[in-house]
Amino acid sequence: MDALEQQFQDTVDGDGRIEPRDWMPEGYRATLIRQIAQHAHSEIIGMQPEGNWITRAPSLRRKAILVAKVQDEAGHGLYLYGAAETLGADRDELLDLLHAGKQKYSTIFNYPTVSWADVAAIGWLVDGAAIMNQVPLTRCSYGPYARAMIRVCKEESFHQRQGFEALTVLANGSPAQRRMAQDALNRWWWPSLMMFGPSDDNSPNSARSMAWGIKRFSNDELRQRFVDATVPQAEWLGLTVPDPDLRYDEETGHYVFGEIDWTEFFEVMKGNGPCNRQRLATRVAAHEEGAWVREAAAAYAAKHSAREVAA
Ligand code: FAQ
Repeated sequence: MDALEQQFQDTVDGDGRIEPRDWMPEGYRATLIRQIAQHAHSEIIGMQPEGNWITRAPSLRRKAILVAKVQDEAGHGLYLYGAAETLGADRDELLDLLHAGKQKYSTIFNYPTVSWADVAAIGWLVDGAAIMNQVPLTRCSYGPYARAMIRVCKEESFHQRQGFEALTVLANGSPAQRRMAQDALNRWWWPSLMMFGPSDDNSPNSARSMAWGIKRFSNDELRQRFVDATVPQAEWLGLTVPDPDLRYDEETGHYVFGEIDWTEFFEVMKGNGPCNRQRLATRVAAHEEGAWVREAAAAYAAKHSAREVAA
C-alpha cells in the first residue's frame, strides 16, 4: 500500500469522509459509480409503477399525495446522478447505459401494479425496504453519496408512512378492500425481500464495499432487519405474510423465514421479469420525447453565460 492508499484507508477506517477531490483507488470510484448509477436509475424507473395510478387514484387527496411522491422519486434520481457526477461520471453516458440495458436498476420495479392496493403496498414495503437499506448509506464513506442519502431517507420515511396509512384504510375496509390489501401483500412480499440483493454467500461486491465503508451491513443482515420490523406491522394490519415457513424464534429474537426464489430474482435481473421490457421502453420513449426540453435548457444556459461574459 503506498502513502496515498494508506491515507485513504485510514480515513475510511477512522469513519471519515472521502470527498470528490481526495485521492481514491480506481476500484472504489468504479464501485461507487456502479452503485450510485444503479440507485439513480432505480429511482427514476421506480416512478413508473406508481405513476401508472396517478390518473386512477381513488380521491383528490390520494392523487395529490401520489403526485408528490412520484415527484420526490424523480428528485432522488437527480441528487444521485449529481453524486455520480462528482466522481467524474457523465450523466448522459449513464442514461445511455441504462437505456442500452448495460446498467441495472432494482428488480422490484419490474412487477406490475394491478390494483390501488399495490400503490399502498409499494409505499409500505418497497419504501420500507429502501429505508432499511439506505439509512446505513447516510454513513457511507463517500461524502456526496452519504449527504444525498440523508435527505432521501427523510422523504422515503414519509413515503413509507403514507403507504402504511393507505393500506391500513384498505385492511380495515370492506371485505373486497381487505382482499385487495392481502393480494397486494401476497405479490409484493417476496420481491421486496429480493431488493436487498443476493444472499451474502453469493454477493460478489459486498466484501470490498464493506472494507471501503460503502456498505455498512450485509445484504442478509438488512433483509433480516426488514423482516423483523415488517412482520409485526402485517400482523397489526390483520394481513398474512405469504410464507408458510415464517416463525418467530424466541431464542434469537428474530423471525425465521422461508427460502427466497433466487431463480426468479436472477431472471428479473437479467431482463426477464414481467415488466422489464415495458419499463425500459417507457423510459427510452420519455427520454427521446424530452430531447427538445434538454436542448431548450442548454440553449437558455448558453445564452445567459454568453451575456455574463459580455457584461
Ligand atoms: N436489483 O454483490 P451484490 C428505491 C445486483 S431505490 C437489481 O450484493 P451490491 C426507492 C448488484 O447491483 C431501490 N440488481 O451488489 C424507491 C450487482 O450487480 P453488478 C434501489 C441487483 O451492489 C421506492 C449484483 O446484483 N436501491 O427503492 C439487486 O454490493 C419506491 C451482485 O450483488 C439502491 O440501489 C436488485 N435488487 O449490493 C423508488 C440502494 N440486488 O453490477 C420508487 C443502493 C443486487 O455487480 C418507489 N444500492 N443486484 O453486476 C445498494 O445498497 C446495493 O447496490 C445493493 C446490492 C444492496 C442493492
